[in-house]
Amino acid sequence: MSNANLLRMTYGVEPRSVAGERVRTLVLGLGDTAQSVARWLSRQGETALFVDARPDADTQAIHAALPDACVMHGFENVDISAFDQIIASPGIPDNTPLLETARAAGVPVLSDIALFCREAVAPIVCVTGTNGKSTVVSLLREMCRHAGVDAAAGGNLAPPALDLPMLDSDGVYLLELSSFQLQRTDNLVAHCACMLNISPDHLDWHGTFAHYKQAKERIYRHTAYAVVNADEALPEHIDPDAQVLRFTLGVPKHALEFGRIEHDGQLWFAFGATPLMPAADSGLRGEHNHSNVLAALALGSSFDLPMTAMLAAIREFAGLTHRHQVVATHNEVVWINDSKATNCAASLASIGAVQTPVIVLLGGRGKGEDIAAFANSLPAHVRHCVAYGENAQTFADALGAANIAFNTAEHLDDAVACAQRLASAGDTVLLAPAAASHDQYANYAARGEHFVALVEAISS
Ligand code: UMA
Ligand code: ADP
Repeated sequence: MSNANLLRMTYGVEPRSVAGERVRTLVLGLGDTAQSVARWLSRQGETALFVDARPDADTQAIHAALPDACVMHGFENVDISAFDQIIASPGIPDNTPLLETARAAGVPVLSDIALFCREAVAPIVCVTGTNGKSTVVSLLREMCRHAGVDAAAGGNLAPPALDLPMLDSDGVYLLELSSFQLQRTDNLVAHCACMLNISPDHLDWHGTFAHYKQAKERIYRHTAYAVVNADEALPEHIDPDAQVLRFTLGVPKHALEFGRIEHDGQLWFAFGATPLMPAADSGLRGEHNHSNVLAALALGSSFDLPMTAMLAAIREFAGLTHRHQVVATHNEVVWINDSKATNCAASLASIGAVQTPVIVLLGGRGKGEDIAAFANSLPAHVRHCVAYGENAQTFADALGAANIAFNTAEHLDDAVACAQRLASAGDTVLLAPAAASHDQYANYAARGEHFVALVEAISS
């Protein structure tokens, strides 16, 4: 069927008008974002053309959400002049020729978040950063639960923003936002925004670190409160009217800064000079997670969550699966799944949180990061590495040059078997791959589940 006929079919049904005009929408992708857009369009009484570049992408979920949707495969068959707006799934890079044509023709390219922001009534608290987003948003959700505040969390952390329930102004949206989503969102007006940290990631999508960083910093464009990490360079662009709240792993230098202080012979989380609770009582392990806790405290205080509720949540929240998750201890070897450590900074943070000699499983699909610099940064307690997957050789070259003992393996099964042979009592084996999972798995969760199954088979 020709593109023209598909369009006729799509727009043969009269969509509800927006501001008196029919909006002709093209949605790119058929994944989670596109499915949430389909449900949203269905609620609006509108429809769209959905297109995926992958010839085998599944169309059923879109039709289930929006029966009169028109779905096709192949971007090259799309006539951009037939559309008023494009909703692009986040994974589709900006340099995709179809998007370049659209921009040249003046057709707006939007994210699902831009649609969400048009309608959200409740205040938006939003979090981005290279690492820790899901942990912070989930902890913040727990803080809200303890405080009895009606909170809905989603975005890059499932569910997609457009699937969140409608909240009135007493509630609060907790959005995890990726650089991809921020890049295509111009209308975000936040109550509070935070970029947790920034280090190279997603360079395959952004091209340069500068572009990635600019996209992330867009989170601060319009916000009443800006939570900033005082341990990193100050973001270049923050809403000039924003009230700035800081967090640091060091001693707070300002009254409005969360940090850590010595108190009663222990390290405590603190607000200014006021000790709040011993850091060791947090359910989360590792320095990087202390940073996450402090960010969540700053975010929560921006909308007056009671301190008692926030501290109760910090004590209780033990983290999400696939994030530094202790799977088993077998023959005095601890096995940890951090499949979500998909970039070098996350992997280094994860390794840093281990107190024993550690064997690290590395590899998968590279994202354009400097693996030589990563290998040179590995701390002394890394006893051995096992590199596997698509970029195993890149890791092998870098580890060899850095004089770090390593083996290579094709698949995770072989890597786990190799680590089992190498490990002695008192060691930790850590999956913190510093790479995406998509060479061998659907996503990081599938990789983590496979690792857990392999470890359980060893330890049962
Ligand atoms: N596709 C194309 N052309 C492309 C790329 C993708 O046609 O060049 C198609 C694929 O064939 C597929 C669809 O687009 O059918 C998938 O779109 P997508 O990759 O944007 O993924 P979604 O399923 O829509 O999921 C996205 C986020 N994925 C990415 O940003 C890559 C999910 O975050 C997010 O949970 C979901 O929207 C809901 O908001 C995942 C992620 O990896 C967890 N995010 C990155 C990260 O956390 O590091 C940013
Ligand atoms: P994101 O949603 O940004 O991917 P997650 O909270 O899911 O972040 O954590 C993913 C992984 O990133 C963790 O398992 C850990 O290895 C690492 N990580 C978490 N928080 C931080 C942090 N603040 N700094 C560096 N690395 C972190």
